[in-house]
Amino acid sequence: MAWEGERVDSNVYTQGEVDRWVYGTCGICSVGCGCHVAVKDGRIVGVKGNAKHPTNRGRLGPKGENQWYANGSPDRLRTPLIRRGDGELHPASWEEAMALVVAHAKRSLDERGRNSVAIYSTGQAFLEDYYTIAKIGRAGLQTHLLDANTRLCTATTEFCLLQSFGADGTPASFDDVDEADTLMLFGHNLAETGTVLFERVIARKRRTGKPYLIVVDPRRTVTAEAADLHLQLYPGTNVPLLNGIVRHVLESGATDERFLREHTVGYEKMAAALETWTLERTAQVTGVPGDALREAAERLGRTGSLVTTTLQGTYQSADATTACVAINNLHLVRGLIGKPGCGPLHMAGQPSSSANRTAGGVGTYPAQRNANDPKHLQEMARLWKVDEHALPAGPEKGIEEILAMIEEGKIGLFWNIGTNPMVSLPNRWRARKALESTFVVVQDPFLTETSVVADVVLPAALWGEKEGTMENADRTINLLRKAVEPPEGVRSDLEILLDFAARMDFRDREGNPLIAYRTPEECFEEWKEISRGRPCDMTGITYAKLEEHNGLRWPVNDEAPLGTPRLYADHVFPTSPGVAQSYTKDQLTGRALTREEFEAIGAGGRAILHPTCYLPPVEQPDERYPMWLTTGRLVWHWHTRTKTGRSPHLQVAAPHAYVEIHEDDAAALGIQPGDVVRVTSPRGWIEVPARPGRTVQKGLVFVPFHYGSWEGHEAANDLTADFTDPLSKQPTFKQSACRIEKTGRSIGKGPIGSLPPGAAGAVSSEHNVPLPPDMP
Ligand SMILES: Nc1nc2c(c(=O)[nH]1)N[C@H]1C(S)=C(S)[C@@H](COP(=O)(O)OP(=O)(O)OC[C@H]3O[C@@H](n4cnc5c(=O)[nH]c(N)nc54)[C@H](O)[C@@H]3O)O[C@H]1N2
Ligand SMILES: Nc1nc2c(c(=O)[nH]1)N[C@H]1C(S)=C(S)[C@@H](COP(=O)(O)OP(=O)(O)OC[C@H]3O[C@@H](n4cnc5c(=O)[nH]c(N)nc54)[C@H](O)[C@@H]3O)O[C@H]1N2
Ligand code: SF4
Ligand SMILES: [Mo]
Repeated sequence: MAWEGERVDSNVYTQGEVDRWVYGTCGICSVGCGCHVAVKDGRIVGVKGNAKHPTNRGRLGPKGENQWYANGSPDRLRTPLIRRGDGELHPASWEEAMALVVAHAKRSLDERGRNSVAIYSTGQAFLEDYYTIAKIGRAGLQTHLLDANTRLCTATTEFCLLQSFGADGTPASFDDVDEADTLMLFGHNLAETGTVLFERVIARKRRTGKPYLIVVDPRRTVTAEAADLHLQLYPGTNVPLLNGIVRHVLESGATDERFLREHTVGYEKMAAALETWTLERTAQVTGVPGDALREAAERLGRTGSLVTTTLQGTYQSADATTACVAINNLHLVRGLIGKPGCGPLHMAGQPSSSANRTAGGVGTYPAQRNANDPKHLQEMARLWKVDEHALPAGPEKGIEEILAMIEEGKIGLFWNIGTNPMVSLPNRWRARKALESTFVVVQDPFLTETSVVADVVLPAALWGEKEGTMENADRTINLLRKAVEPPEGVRSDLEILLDFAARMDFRDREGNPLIAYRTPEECFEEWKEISRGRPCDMTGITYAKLEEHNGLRWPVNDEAPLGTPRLYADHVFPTSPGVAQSYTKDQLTGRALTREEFEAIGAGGRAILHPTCYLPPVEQPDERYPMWLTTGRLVWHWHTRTKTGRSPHLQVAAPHAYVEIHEDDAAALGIQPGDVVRVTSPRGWIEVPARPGRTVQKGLVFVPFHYGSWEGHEAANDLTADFTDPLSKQPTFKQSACRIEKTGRSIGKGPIGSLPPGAAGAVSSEHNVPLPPDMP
């Protein structure tokens, strides 16, 4: 274990004792820290870390500690809203609102047929919600248009795993992070985006000197500052970097020949694609100095154990899936998988985006079933007691494709659950125009930027107000108990979905209601049967057991009653036809392979090595837009700030957007700190203060994407391009072209935008919580 001793982080505001502590899990990020929620007089008044939870041992980060302020926010929605003839949203009863939603769903099915209703959900709800969305969507509405903000987030996780290993499920876990000699964070700013896991890594490093930390990031982030080796590559050059490294590993004879022979296929084609990637050429294309590159390649060829994490610097970059596949290749050629301290750990970002993939609420069918395998569909039909032909086969559509279908008038209802796409989608003005042209339901606890396109708004319960499970980034299923009742007039996502299913009167083949469960736990019990025998088998889980053991990693079944710390310990991969979740795609074009083509690969239980060819980013700096623009996160805020913006500490720590620019570039443009500059891309412009420094490299600027108000002119997604990766269909938020111009205005020399992340302690502890006016 990385940590010694106990430390319980907390942020509680109340006078006197709390009434009770309720078992829970942090609802913010994919680390999935265990916590207890403080309740007083029926309200949430704080949170503390769960000292027994293996993920965090009592620790919480700034967002985890401050998440509960949103629950008590006075501007919570308490009644549905309907857009009426005057063009405004007006309060309405649940009866009227749900009747309207149902009428539009029915009309869409009548007029446009199957695949005319889209549900765009989230990575922040419960597994039970996702499973219900899958069942309503596939067996009820007969639509394959189920997507989620996970498309912007962890779609690439899924597709790189399908390509290399045959099924979703990240091989290594946080336990392996504790054991690895070398940890490579690839496009992952862990210090700001997974604070507690970063603390866990650093605590071990201070104590033991391990792991050797490699960080691959074009910015010198706080994470990169902590690294033994920072590979500061040019934006969009992940694949060249990895190609150079893997080629060097092959050349230097550092491969595990026996592992390659017995447990992989595709070596020749993979190796052939690497031929030209000498370290010299790699250094030139990536901008990484030759000695740092050689150091990395030799270390990765030598290390006895290795965990590689990937996150948005890979997933939202050019060649997203190919870069992740190259990382899988690296682990496979060295046989560093399925052993303690080894394996790719393709991360998730949101607290339950993995659960959405597993339960089938997005993209593929539940429990890693293959939509192109008729046997898998037959099995689904049998389990759901529906006609096999009623189930739509796919292919799954990404949000950008769904937007295109809306533009073509093919979609009669777009149901948006737990996401704020009018801030988070790339090129958001195009998306706004599309959504304004169809009937949109928005299910959210708050009015958000997305409300402008809503025809109906359904007020949803928040974290702490409902029961269910989440799957974090390392396959751990965690339980969240209900701490308090939601505010009056507010319903949980599951209640809303069940009400919809009942009103639609979806029936199974025997004439019974399609959905018979009424509670989250009953839903989970049904889901367990769906997962039986699949890679994500959860038949050994009960809610009580999750609470007793503080989370369990799937598979959890008779063979592994306390879960599975890492996948593929037996080096058998789910690549046999009949088992595989996918017949895989062509690595270059993304074309789905047929079953015959897949069989011809002959994997049959072995992992697949794919060739990893480099395609430079679609959009690149030119004369009009001479700079690279990248976007991402600050430690203080969660996405579109609907929660963290309601926490006094976090909002104060980072109230506004800004643009980080290299000091040499700033000097060349005559820009002083605090000067308001206009950032223009081929799609739009924003005006924000400049923060010259050395975090970004020359020629690159960074804008945090958390700020999306329609009035503010500070939304990163007014600028970003909507190109997507051909395999995962994930947008390339990390590389667009832009230009920077002075506006002549300045906000002066005060702090700009955000406190430095090192100041986290200053706003995350108990003693300096200002008093919200009406706390019990
Ligand atoms: N504080 C905070 N934490 C969060 C979230 C949040 O909103 N706020 N959101 C959560 C979610 S949903 C997610 S998905 C994760 C995201 O977590 P991260 O992926 O760690 O965060 P990002 O800031 O999006 O991007 C990571 C890094 O990618 C780098 N990058 C840009 N271009 C390239 C490139 O070409 N190659 C490489 N190798 N790197 C590049 C950026 O410089 C950046 O430092 O965070 C989770 N945690
Ligand atoms: N430029 C740029 N854009 C990006 C990214 C980037 O790095 N750069 N990253 C992308 C990534 S990885 C992600 S994950 C997305 C995130 O983007 P979004 O998902 O759009 O952002 P959130 O603010 O998390 O939105 C969640 C919404 O759900 C609501 N909500 C909270 N809890 C509940 C609940 O229990 N039920 C319901 N029904 N609603 C709830 C919140 O109020 C909020 O409106 O942004 C993507 N967009
Ligand atoms: S690291 Fe993630 S899960 Fe843990 S407290 Fe912070 S936001 Fe919550
Ligand atoms: Mo994400």
